[in-house]
Amino acid sequence: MRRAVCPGSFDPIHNGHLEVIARAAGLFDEVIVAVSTNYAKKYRFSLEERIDMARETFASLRGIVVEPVGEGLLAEYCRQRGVSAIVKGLRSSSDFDYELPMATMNRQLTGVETVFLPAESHYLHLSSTLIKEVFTLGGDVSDFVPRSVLKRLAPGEPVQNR
Ligand code: COD
Repeated sequence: MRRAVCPGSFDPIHNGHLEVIARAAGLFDEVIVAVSTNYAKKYRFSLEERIDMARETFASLRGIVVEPVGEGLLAEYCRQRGVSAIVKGLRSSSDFDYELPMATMNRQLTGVETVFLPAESHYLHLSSTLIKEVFTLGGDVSDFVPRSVLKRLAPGEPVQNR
């Protein structure tokens, strides 16, 4: 079985993430959406909430599982799970500059490869940080996040998108 991992903070998961993960699912038998915890980072959503939002989002899709990943090395997590590739979406050359050394290091550590997928043009501008800022300042983010996220960002308000 060809297994890949799509790692991220997913604070929260958004449509740019979804699109890359769905494409990864078309390339591999199983994709693990690995929700990371970096204790130095301040998250808007707890680990449990970030996992729940991702699980709800992918509930109807076969071959995609959502799991927490601890603070240790991602390459080691991949080795233990029999993961052959890490899949990352690239939005820009700065994403590439940031990701390339990690990809090389991960391959040298445990042999795990990294596959880069170019971000879909509609979603090039999306990041969890920007979505949280737009929402906090009163903007409409319903085109950018799945329903599972929208209902947690704005509890009590009717949710009409997908
Ligand atoms: N379109 C497409 N893809 C996107 C978009 C978008 N609009 N936005 C984000 N992405 C992709 C990127 O590939 C990104 O890597 C991934 O989604 C996750 O994004 P975030 O913002 O949720 O996650 P980050 O940036 O906080 O990254 C967390 C990781 C866990 C991926 C990162 O910290 C990591 O790789 N850690 C490993 C720890 C480790 O082993 N360190 C040693 C390295 S050698």
